[in-house]
Amino acid sequence: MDIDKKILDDESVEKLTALKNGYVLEIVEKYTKLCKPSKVTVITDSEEDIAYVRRLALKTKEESKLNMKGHTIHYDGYYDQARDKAHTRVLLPKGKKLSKHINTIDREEGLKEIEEIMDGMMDGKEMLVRFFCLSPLNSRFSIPALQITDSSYVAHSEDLLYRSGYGEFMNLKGSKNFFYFIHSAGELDKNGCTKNVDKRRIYIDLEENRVLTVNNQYAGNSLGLKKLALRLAINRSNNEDWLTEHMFIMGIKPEGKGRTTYFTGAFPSACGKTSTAMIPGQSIVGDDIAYLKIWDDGSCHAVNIESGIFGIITDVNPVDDPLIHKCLITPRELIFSNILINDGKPYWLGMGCETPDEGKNHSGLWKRGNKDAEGKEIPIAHKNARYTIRISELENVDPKADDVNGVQVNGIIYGGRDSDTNVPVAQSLNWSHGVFSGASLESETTSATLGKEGQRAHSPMANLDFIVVPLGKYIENHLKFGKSLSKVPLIFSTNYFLKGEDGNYLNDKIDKKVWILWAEGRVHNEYEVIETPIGFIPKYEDLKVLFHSVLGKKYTKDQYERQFSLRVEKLLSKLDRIEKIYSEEEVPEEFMNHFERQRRRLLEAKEKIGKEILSPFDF
Ligand code: OXD
Ligand code: MN
Repeated sequence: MDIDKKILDDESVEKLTALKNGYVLEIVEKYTKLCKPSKVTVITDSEEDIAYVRRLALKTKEESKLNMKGHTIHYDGYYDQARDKAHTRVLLPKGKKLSKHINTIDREEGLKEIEEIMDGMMDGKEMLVRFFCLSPLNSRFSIPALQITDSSYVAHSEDLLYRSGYGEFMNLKGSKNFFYFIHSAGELDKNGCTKNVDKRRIYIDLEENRVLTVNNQYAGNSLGLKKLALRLAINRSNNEDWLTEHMFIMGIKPEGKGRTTYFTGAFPSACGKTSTAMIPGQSIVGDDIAYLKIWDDGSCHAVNIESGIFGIITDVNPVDDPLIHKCLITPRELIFSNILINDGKPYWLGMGCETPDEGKNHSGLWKRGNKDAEGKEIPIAHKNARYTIRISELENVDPKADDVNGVQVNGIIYGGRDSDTNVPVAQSLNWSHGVFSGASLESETTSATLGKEGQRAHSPMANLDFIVVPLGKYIENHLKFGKSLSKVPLIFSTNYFLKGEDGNYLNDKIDKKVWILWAEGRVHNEYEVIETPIGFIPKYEDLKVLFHSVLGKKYTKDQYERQFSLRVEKLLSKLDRIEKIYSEEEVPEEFMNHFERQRRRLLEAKEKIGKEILSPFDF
């Protein structure tokens, strides 16, 4: 390789050449020349190499040790606390069209812009070259992924969140069939945070299966294997016959029945995805990203492509999230980000105890009452602050979490943050209707993305931020997927955030346990249902028994009626909003027909029953 030995030493060259993959060499050489780091270090799967990354994160001060053994804290800059949708763009070759809901930039123009920013960007820094595998190793799902970064925090986080894949690159035998990611945090300020966030760019190049991302550290922007690989995999799966989804995978285990039924669930960020996968008494396979494939026996199998959790820490407390909370207060390898540290101890929002009045947080040295440049009071920690742990650290990890065959999925849930329209749980009429309900998902925006919170936004399958193919193609792929299955999972929708007229939530957080156990029972034909215009809803008697046996709670007819009434006007307005979006896209007719059918069913029921709000007892 044409790189000075002072930059890339013999040991690193040996590790690279051992892969016998000219394409890997080409990539390392190209970005070394462009970014001009002072040193390039190649990391294999060995304990020694991985320990080097861990130490480097402390040496570069991207992480600092806390009192508890294995715990560290990392800060992203004050304006780099969430995913930056505005500067995340798909590079679009001339003549190609995606959707007006997908942010794009002309490929040549985008490459020119970002390569100019990248020129000399790693000056004085160490560039790390790491190899990972999305999915369990050596599986039908595996996609090798090469990460090049100047951030030891990024490289360390990925070690907790993904499976090491140097061996997987060996198995490639020279093939170019991998994803690659080039990241630079850019110039850092005195706190070790990215300085030039105005030049933050995240450019997705589908032609080359690569993503270039610069001037950021927040993991949703910086870590190649997380939301960047999600986009590349959506492109790949949509050109093949499988699905890449923003989904948890969990095992649901009804008490006394001796069975585990696997479900996947798509929820927009910060809308209860991790907490559903962590419901007490169940098991977790993954909490964020799943690949779904058609198995030889006609069933649907899914894997967690990750091996860790980059979870929101706000409201993690001993009552609401006992298992995660326990992990956060005991020794293990763990990275906190963007929370308050006082005297070597971590504090965050909603942790369920008193918090100190000063310390260090995402704003630097902090005192209660401090205001930011916009005059807004700075809370003790950012609402989107996070923890990063290995999933194997959790007591409820499912025994099949690393299974090369994944798990067989029998139920799929789509959930949004919707205060005024959808009922808490409903089963779709069939696969096609389920695709329709998933594709109609709306949710209020949260702190996981930059910008205003609480705005109602449409997000098909909770995936809109990551879809890089025409929306119609994405929908069509889902419809086709279901048709190719002989054991078709049931599809459910949930809404944990429904409010009553007084503006209060109609359910407690823990009620979601009843909804998922009811859905699991439906897979086994255990409950009868009420057919309504929007799908099948539970019967009061079944929920009453479940609330009592699962939560020890009394569930009244009045509660049921308020939660499961169909708010016809709201449902019709939602249909209009979503239909408008899809009428501007090229979407299969089968899908578009659902709008008219659902509208007709609602109007007929309204006419027949003679009310605006239809009680479940009316059906
Ligand atoms: C996440 C997200 O961090 O979706 O998982 O933003
Ligand atoms: Mn996510």
